[in-house]
Amino acid sequence: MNAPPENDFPIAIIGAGFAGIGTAIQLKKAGIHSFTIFERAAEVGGTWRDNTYPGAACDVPSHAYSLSFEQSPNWSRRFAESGEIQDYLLSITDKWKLREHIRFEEEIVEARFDEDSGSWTLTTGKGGSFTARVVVACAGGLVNPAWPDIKGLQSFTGELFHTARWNHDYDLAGRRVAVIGTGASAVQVVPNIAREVEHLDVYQRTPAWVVPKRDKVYSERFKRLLTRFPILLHASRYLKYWLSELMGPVVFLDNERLSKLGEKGSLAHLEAQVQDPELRKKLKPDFQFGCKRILISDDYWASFERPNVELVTDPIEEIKSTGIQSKDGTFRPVDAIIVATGFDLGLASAPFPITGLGGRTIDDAWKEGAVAYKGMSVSGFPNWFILMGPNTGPGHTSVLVFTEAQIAHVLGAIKKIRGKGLRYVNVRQAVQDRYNEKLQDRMKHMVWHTGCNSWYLSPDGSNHSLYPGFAAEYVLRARRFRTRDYEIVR
Ligand code: N01
Repeated sequence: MNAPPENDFPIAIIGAGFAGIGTAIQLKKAGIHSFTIFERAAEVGGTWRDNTYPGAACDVPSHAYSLSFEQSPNWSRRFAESGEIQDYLLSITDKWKLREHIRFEEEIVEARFDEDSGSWTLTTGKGGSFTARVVVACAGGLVNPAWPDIKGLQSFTGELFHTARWNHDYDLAGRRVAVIGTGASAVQVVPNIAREVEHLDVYQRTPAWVVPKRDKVYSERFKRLLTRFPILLHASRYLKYWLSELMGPVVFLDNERLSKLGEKGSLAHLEAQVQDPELRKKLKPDFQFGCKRILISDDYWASFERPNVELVTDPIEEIKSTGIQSKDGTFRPVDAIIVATGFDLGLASAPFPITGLGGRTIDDAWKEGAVAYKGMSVSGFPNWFILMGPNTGPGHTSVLVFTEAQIAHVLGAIKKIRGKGLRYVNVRQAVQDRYNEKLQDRMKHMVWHTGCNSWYLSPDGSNHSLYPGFAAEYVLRARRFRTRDYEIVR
């Protein structure tokens, strides 16, 4: 059967962050232009549009944290800051003329599959609807800010904001400020605002393992060299990637000897950064290395040696109109509270009602937790592919390695459905179940289940967020669309 005319094969991409933009570029490269990107915000960028707090940067080197098919020799430093990553995304969006495909400020609020036509009807928040033969969901997981459930939070009359919604109109200089949380966001914010505020209280519930960052500025000469000899840029990318894979088992395996290696390095860093033994004791984690996300910073721990920074380890009792009261009865007045308490993981439930074959909703399919075949396809939800879906997050390397394999898989599926004139492809339930049984079996050997509390785990203790293994292994399994794994309906 011949491929249908392009306009008869509309594709919807939900979200214009790294995954959505990468998918769109690869579609264009494959000569497929019949796609529309729905973006609920007014600009592309996702994480890098939203996280603009002082010090926001990626903790994966930029030569690896960028698309392999759109590499840039111009990164200013090893770990680019958020603004530079956002500029990169804007530049590739414009280079590939993606704006004409994007419907900004249009949020998808419902999706329903029609078996007869093999198409999805997407409803937007503005009340419009769009019919797509294939949907690529690129909405991301760490998107919606999580607010802590602390008594009296709303009664605070000073300035209050979340790291992912930074208030740039509020000048912190000379203010008394509190930061709640000590995760990946806080570790970047704290040293960067400590220099300008009058006083900073950092409320730590659980200390984190921190390792040196070893950031560096790239010289103009180095960038010119990468421009002239792109092979060097590829080499830098692969070197960084393979180094992270090599270190992977230290970060993700539940193996005391390997964990001790990581802990030793981190403790040496703590000793070098903090002289006060009492302070060191408070900052030292009591859980296995890698159980929570490992943080990288050259100045976070050292911030606590500053006379204007206090580490508060006593739990918060209550927030009052002018400050924070801890359980030991101490009240610390502040002008501003910055909440660095992370995100509501998008995988906890579907982002909006999604109804597949036989009227079954994805919430129903996921009532025991989010599962998908290779993180992308859910049985009963044909022609729907998720990027950065269940169990596709890495604890040790660039998430984009996973994303690119997923894009290749989706492209394979689209070519098959379109090229063979199929109505739909639906991953076989048995294939999906077998994949996830094996995955959860391996999960038992991972460090994430050794007793710490983290966003990696669902409230019932199961893990539907991270991939239990090497990225290379996932790529080899996931990048090809294997027809035999899917039920094919013509
Ligand atoms: O959030 P988190 P994040 N009272 O969930 C604490 C990515 N990211 O925004 O550990 C007091 O890690 C909570 O305490 P505890 C990256 O994948 C990447 O920092 O639960 N404290 C914890 O300390 C990362 O993993 C980059 O005991 C409360 C903190 O808030 C993910 O985003 C940069 C509390 C939340 O830490 C999330 O990082 C930034 C409460 N009620 C983010 N509730 C880079 O690439 C929570 N906490 C560098």
